[in-house]
Amino acid sequence: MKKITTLDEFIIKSQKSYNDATGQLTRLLRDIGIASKIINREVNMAGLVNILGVHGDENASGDKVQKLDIFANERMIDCLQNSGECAAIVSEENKEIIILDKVKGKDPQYVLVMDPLDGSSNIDVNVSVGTIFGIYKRKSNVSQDPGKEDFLQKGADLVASGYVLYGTSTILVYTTGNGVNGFTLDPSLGEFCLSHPDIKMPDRGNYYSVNQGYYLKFDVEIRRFIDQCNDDNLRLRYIGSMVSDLHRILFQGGIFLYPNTRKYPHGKLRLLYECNPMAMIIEQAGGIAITCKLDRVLELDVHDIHQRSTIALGSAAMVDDMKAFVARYSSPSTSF
Ligand code: AHM
Ligand code: MG
Repeated sequence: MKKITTLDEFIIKSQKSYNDATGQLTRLLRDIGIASKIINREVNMAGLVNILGVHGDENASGDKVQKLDIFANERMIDCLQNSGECAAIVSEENKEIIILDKVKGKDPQYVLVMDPLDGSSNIDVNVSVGTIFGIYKRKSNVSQDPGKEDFLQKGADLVASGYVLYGTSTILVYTTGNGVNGFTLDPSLGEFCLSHPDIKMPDRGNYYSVNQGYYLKFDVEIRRFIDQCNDDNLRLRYIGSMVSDLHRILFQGGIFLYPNTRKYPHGKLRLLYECNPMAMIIEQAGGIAITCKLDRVLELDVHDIHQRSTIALGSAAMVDDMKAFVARYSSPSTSF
């Protein structure tokens, strides 16, 4: 029988290659794995137990309905609060930084950014959603309260990042800056098992992923690039859940775009807990992640915890193609 490596075993083994590791990051990653299993259980049960729907609705028993993204947010916060390995959290669901209570005997050195359940438009219709997370070493002294400075760090400073895709199977993909590995949840064992070691994405692929319904709202250079994708007979796939769309691209190659539109002049996706963690994964797998103005996402300054950014990421050769289109068609000398 082939040996199974669980997520916990893998994380612990990886820690041993860092001589100065304290074990805190290991335990934090393990806690994220535990929270993901709880969220997975609820995502799977959502239709049965009637927790789909709008926060504040009443379910059949007259109980207040808790929307799934709120549930996911609370479970992740609870798990990290109980273990004491994380000092503070920035979540898409909370306007302000969540400072976790200190647990006796622990001096947490890390902070977490997360979108607890990304792809909210998919939640109520039983389509795949995901959790995105990123971990930073805090800047503030462990004896002080954590603050904004701990979060206003560039993506390049991320210590780890990852996502969980609640799809036909549930898979957790993460990196600590030394390659990307994927773990599929075996429901019979209740364990994430290493299923996709050392993921490297193809240099090109057959897919492009963008909300083409906004075509007329995109800048001309992006429209030209999309036209080229069409001319090249690339297949358009857009689930509307970034984790699902990028998961396909990670394995099969392609490019994902969320450019600026009139409604979202700076892009829709959030830099801190959507763009940066996914950009780190893609770069670690050999891809490229840039903005629609061609800046490397991981080098962007972060001045607001809920800041938005445009994004284009995926297979290196395809992002390079996009760069060439943007450089060519956004040139001031070109008239349309
Ligand atoms: P959310 O965090 O509110 O779910 O929004 C993020 C999601 C991404 O997963 C997805 O790529 C995008 O929003 C879809 O937006 P749109 O419906 O504008 O295409
Ligand atoms: Mg989101």
